[in-house]
Amino acid sequence: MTRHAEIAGAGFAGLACAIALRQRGWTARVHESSSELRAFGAGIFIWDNGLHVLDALGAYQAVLTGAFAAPAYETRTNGVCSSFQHVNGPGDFRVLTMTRQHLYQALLSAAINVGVELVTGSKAVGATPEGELLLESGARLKADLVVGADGVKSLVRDSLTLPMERRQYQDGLIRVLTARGTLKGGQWDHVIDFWRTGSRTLRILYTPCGKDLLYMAMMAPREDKAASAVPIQADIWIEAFPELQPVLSSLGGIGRYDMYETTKVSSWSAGRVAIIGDAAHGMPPTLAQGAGCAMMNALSLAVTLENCDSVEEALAAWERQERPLTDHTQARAAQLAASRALASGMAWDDEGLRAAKHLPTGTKRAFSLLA
Ligand code: FAD
Ligand code: 5PR
Repeated sequence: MTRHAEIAGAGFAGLACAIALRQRGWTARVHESSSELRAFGAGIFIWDNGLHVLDALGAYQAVLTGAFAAPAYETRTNGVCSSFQHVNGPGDFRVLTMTRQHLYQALLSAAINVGVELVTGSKAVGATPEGELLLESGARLKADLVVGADGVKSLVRDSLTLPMERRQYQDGLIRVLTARGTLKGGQWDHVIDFWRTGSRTLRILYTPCGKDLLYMAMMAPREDKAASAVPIQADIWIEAFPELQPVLSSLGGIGRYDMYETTKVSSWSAGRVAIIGDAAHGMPPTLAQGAGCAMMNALSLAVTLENCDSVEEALAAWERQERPLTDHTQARAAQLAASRALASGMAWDDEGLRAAKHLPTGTKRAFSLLA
């Protein structure tokens, strides 16, 4: 008998989950509250673990085509190189950068290819452990599995009244996507984490996302009202990072400031309802693993359900197996956010890279890395 899933949220987690379930014979319907299927925000880093999941979901080739593979990742603290690592070469670590819309489009196409049903303008307001998704329209949709993939402000999660922990840190980021202008070739193809410390701490994570596109994550403490303001006050940023003047002077009115924050929920499921992605484990972006963990957990959920007749048992087994890595990654990301340890060079030790090095459940060890 065909099993059916109702999923709230067509973000990276919801789409990944729907695809993985369809690949295993389920029917899956995704409800997106927005009127459009698209990603918000600027750029994103996807490490090896995420690339493996994308391969299993049939979205890897589409992601690779048009993503950027920087040759190096460096940190410069007050103008001096404090760490340098080659990436994406033979034997190196792989980490691709791309616009969020590029990743989103690849997942969306894969979802459509396998016959995921997508409903826009459909807002979920809650769920019942017995397996109903409750919509704002008043509809109660019965399913074998209900998934809350509705992001960090998840209404599905909140309706289950699971105990939660929330934390914010001193810093936040303004994210912008802009043209690379004259910053092309040579060192300008590297990912460069520029830090300025002293009386005022500021940082720009300079991230090429393609031949012409640049993603910048501009970090400032919340208490620094002028530096955390949007639209950005260009003079402040140019004074701290004069080498980036060609792009900083033309940012205009774009950008949004978001605080670093952690959301932790006591259990990833209640009865037939699973909570995935930021709804379950929002984390500061310091390890760039939020979407990576979201997609790993979405795929492993479908894999675990395949091997289990009881949905409730599968959800418990899934959390037991997958949660330790996510908890570790979230804790490590939080530690980096609280300590600003990245200022003295990237912390690419095993602690920081555990998720990136993990071979996700449901993926193959080796797949073609070439377009
Ligand atoms: P979301 O992306 O929030 O998607 C939720 C979806 O549900 C949205 O489409 C929303 O419209 C919809 N929705 C919301 N409420 C409802 C409702 N009630 N009913 C129906 N639909 C609803 N991760 C990485 O892996 N690499 C990075 O480089 C990286 N950089 C980051 C940088 C910053 C500054 C931040 C803040 C995060 C970063 N992340 C990164 C984390 C990543 O963005 C998130 O982990 C990821 O987007 C989570 O996906 P999601 O699908 O769980 O949630
Ligand atoms: N590292 C990466 C990243 O994308 C961010 C951070 C660190 C790769 C945010 O975008 O510290 O915020 C960070």
